[in-house]
Amino acid sequence: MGAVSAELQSLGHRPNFFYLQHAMGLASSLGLGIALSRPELKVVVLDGDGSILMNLGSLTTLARYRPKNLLHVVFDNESLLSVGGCFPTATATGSDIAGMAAAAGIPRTATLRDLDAFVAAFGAAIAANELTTLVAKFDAKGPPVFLTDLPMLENRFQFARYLKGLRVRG
Ligand SMILES: Cc1ncc(C[n+]2csc(CCOP(=O)(O)OP(=O)(O)O)c2C)c(N)n1
Ligand SMILES: [Mg+2]
Repeated sequence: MGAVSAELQSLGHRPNFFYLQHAMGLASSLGLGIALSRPELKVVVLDGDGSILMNLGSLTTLARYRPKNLLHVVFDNESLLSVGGCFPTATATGSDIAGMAAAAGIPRTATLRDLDAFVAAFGAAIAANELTTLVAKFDAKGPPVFLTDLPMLENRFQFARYLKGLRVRG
């Protein structure tokens, strides 16, 4: 959602991208539902620190159902960047999302502090085929505004059609 969604879309939209606008905190819950209902697919959730901090119980639910096909990435800039200005989150004062994910029972967790480490950990998580939460620490910097040109309903129908299409072909 927010900055993460806009930055992903700016790299080039694909029909298998769903941008969770407005429903802050629920990306991991949505990803869990897709991962459980479509075990043949690899589901990658791109989350934010402020977002997962609003829905920490989701970590325990992920751990309970433990889908092997779910990779949960938290971009932790220690702030609510999307709403502008500097709004530090609890990770700015020491809360450890990877630690909480591990304590919840998620089998693979890590905090990555540079790009090379993140790229390596991401590749390893995809290959591992095990529920993973990766926390990527990065600076709270972004463009002055976060705009997308894909209406939410269009994205919602396109994404659903894409998933159904995969089922028909698969
Ligand atoms: C339930 C809810 N509360 C508040 C908002 C407003 N809001 C949109 S993005 C955002 C900050 C998200 O923070 P984070 O997940 O850390 O992502 P970042 O912007 O730092 O990339 C907020 C508060 C929202 N969309 N939904
Ligand atoms: Mg943030």
